[in-house]
Amino acid sequence: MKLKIFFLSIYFASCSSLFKVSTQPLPLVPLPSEIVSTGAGAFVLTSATKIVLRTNSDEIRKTCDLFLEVINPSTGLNIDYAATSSSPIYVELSSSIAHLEGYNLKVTPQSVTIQAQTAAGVFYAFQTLRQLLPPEIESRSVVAGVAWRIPEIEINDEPRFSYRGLLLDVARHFFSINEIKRYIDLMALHKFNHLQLHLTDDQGWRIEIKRYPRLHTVGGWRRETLIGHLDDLPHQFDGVRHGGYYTQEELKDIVRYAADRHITIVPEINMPGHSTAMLAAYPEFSCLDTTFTTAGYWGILPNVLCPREDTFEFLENILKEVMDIFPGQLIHIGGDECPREQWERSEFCHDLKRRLGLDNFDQLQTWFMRRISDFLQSHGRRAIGWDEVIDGGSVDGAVIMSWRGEQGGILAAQKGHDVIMTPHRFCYLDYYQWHLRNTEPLSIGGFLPLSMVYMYDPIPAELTEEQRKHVLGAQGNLWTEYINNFRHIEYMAYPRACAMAEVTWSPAGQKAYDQFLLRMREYSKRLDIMNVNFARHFLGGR
Ligand code: TNX
Repeated sequence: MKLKIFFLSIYFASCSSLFKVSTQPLPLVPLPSEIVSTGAGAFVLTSATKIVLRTNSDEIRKTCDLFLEVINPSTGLNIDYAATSSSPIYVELSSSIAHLEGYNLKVTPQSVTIQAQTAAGVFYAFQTLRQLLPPEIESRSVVAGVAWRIPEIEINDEPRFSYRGLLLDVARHFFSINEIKRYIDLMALHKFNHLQLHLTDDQGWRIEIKRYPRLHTVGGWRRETLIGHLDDLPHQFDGVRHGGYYTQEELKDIVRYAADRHITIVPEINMPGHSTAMLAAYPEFSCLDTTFTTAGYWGILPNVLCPREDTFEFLENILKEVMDIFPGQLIHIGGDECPREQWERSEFCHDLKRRLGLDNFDQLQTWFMRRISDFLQSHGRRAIGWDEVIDGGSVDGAVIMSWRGEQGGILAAQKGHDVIMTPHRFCYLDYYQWHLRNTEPLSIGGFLPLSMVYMYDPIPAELTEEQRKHVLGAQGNLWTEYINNFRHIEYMAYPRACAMAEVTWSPAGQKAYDQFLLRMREYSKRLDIMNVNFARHFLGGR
């Protein structure tokens, strides 16, 4: 009993002194892995404050520049660099920080010290520092009368997972380069490090491929778009041409912009299904002797690529250009929802299946994905596929993205694949987030409240210690069938992306939804000043 009281009192002492300053919890999202100590003092930004670099790495300097771009417009203090300062923010590389993305941040009334092993660690320390400053720091113009205090604190932080992702579907609806940058900015603040760009689907092809220009000139556009829900009959269309694409230069700019913020872009070229836009441009790669039009409605369309040699040559030429634009290791090759009818009606496919000694078309799809995955591997890259790709066997070396549930990821990890968890019940940011559907903007369906995202644990209980190591992380997916403007993107993504950030960054043992909500209440002032159109249900009332 005595021991129990002892531990309880330590627990309460740590809650009150470490996690809170006065009675307010620190509005940090995602929660850092360890708050070592706090004090009553504060470091105050003044015109004497300078960044003192204790390294000459250009990458670190760039990372510091980005921090200055946040704090100078609002404070008007014109803080920059100096060799010494009476009010220093020290930035140093240190091999004593164990984790590649980890950092130590120490704030005393006299100085701020950031230590990390890499520029990514420094970047994350700055995001924390930013969140420790008053929310007005996010203003894009000078705010008078604010004391730019950073509370005295020491934080030791590192991520739980190496893959912390969000997906943005730019195929169903086109979003501008500036909107993608805004999505990246918000991701960076929450320490995400991968953005999957869903660049191709039945309804649009968004990436310029120089060798096959019809992909974007034809596949980049659709004649009209469905009004209302797919289930509402009869279908009505808006009669408005919709589309757009990104040039290779624009995409390279996005890659650089994201890289500066320590985010890797994972491009997705979906195959062999979800390929109507591709086939509208080049119908010769289907199994049918017909033409196609870029779809203006949603769902699982029957159109698929035919697994002929010329199709593989076409895909490989596309992927070569994709690899030139996107230097990251991971290339997503889709593989979801590939109906079999057109293959079943094709003599060529039956013959191919026989020649390969395959039992069924699931195996044919796996064979298809394996060929593309091998091609990417021979170029030093790694394929990611949606979990269907292993329905007919393994795809050696590929990462499996588990979306239909957790089972695909469990099976994949058991077979020795690396996996990224994104089960739709916990990770689909296009689902309704509030139970009163008729007060919400039209959505695809489903129900994913903030609490459910927060509660999700990417490590399935079924896995052994060894298999767990295959879980690289998790991702929140924002599909845009029913989202055609960026304010709506923000509404669906936030605050649920904040919960996803915490799922992927913070230690599982420190999860507490009520504490998260308390932090979010305070933290939402920052989102407001950033003019993020977040859903306000968690604040109580709308
Ligand atoms: C399933 S997730 C899809 C997408 C849709 C999404 C809508 C996945 C691999 N395929 O094509 O946009 O559901 O929630």
